Amino acid sequence: MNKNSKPGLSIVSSAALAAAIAMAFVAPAAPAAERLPVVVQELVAPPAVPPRITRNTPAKVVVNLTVEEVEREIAPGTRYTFWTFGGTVPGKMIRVREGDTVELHLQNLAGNKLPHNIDLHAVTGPGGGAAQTLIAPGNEAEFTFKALAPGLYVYHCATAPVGMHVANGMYGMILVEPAEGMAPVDHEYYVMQGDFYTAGQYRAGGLQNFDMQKAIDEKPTYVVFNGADGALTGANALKAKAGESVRMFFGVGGPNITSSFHVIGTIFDKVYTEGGKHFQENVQTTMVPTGGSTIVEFTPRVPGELVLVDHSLTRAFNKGAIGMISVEGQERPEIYAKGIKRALPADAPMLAAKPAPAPVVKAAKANGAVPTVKAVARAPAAAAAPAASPQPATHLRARAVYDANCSACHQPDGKGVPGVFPPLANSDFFQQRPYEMAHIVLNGRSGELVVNGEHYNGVMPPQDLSDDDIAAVINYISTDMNNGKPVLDAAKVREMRAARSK
Ligand code: HEC
Ligand SMILES: [Cu+2]
Repeated sequence: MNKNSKPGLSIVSSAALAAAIAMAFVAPAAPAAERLPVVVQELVAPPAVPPRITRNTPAKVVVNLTVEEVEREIAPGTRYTFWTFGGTVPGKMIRVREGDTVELHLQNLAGNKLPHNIDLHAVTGPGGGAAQTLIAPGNEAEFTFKALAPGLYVYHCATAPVGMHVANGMYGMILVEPAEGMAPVDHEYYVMQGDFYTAGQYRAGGLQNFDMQKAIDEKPTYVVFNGADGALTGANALKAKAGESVRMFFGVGGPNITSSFHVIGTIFDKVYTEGGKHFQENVQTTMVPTGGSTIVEFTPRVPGELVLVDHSLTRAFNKGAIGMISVEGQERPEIYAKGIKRALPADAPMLAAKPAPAPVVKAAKANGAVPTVKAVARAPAAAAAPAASPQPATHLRARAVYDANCSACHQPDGKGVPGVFPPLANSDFFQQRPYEMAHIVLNGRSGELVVNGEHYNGVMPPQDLSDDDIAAVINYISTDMNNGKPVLDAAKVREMRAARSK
């Protein structure tokens, strides 16, 4: 962008004026700040946090924060242009002590396209620094404030349209430690939830544009932790050992969606509600508003995976709001026992047979897209199958995968619903290229489609199934519903999946 045509110029100059006026008032305090020891804030990428403060006197903390507009993955194979503080979502965490003077340097890097600024909720004064820091690309703003009150505070960009800047990832947190300090713990983590609005559907692939109308309607495509679907799962999972204490600084950037923050498999020993001074004990789920925070502390006791979620669960299972903490350690059956499963005796009471449930056609049609059901079917235990069953276990498993994942739309008998869900049984479309149907299960499908002469124009969401299960269900549809042969194996599905993520 041409530096001489700064879009925010008129606001910048009024900000400069406001800053000049403000300076006249704070002038007497300035010499005291000069004498403070100077500490340069260490900035680290989330989920890491800057080290605990061990000072017991105030300092002047210099924070050098950059604004960076960067393109990266929002989900595997799907890219998005994020606007960031420090190159990460959430922005780099700032950690100061109650009574510190913070000298913030905000650089809007040359090469960015837009003006940006920062409003810190830890600031006492109009706009939280927004006017003082509004700058066009290629400029730096400096703004000084005193951290009066301890707490965990959100900061965010406040440049119009503010909802859009925040929706693109412009938020982070500043922790103001109490003067008496914080108790040491074994692990500290920094996690923020945010909602994203892309033109394409969830995990659509490619480079996705921001969709302002979806944002206004508060209908996010993604609700994620730390800026991406999968930012805290798999190899990125957080880590702890059983018996170690964990403190999590959790905030919600929004712009719109509050969080019912929960960690499956643990109870929070302490929750500093809304990031303030007092804590509640023994909490399962804590509500975190947009532009708000909480500090939770807990101690995993047994090994396994703990799962971070927004307990508004379709956000977790269908929009990405899921994270993991891998816990290592000794089993402790007195706290958490392994279960025992057995078949009911043959003379146990039986549920009377019922007609198949009515299809969910109406709701499905109204919404266009129907959320993925992430149920992973398990093969029924051998004991549960009738003793005389001629069907091998793989066949039973394939059927279970179909019943759990496909039958709700395509119907238990595979006949579909005319005009809404195409048939899989005796489908000419399926029979023409049976093995390519695995693509549809992997990636979903939408748009015009003709099956057996009937027109369809619906949305099939991608199915989150393993390679084995996809191969099994396609072979099942081929053999049991179309008089065909098995058409592919898990290795082939793996290949198709790999080709997709290129
Ligand atoms: C939420 C509803 C829904 C679920 C669940 C669903 N589908 Fe579909 N499926 C659709 C819709 C709608 C279409 C048509 C899409 C279009 O119009 O482009 C479709 C199309 C298809 C097609 C191609 C058309 C045909 O009839 O041959 C196949 C194959 C298919 N689905 C297989 C599956 C399998 C296998 C599963 C389970 C693993 C599954 N679907 C789960 C809704 C669903
Ligand atoms: Cu901005």
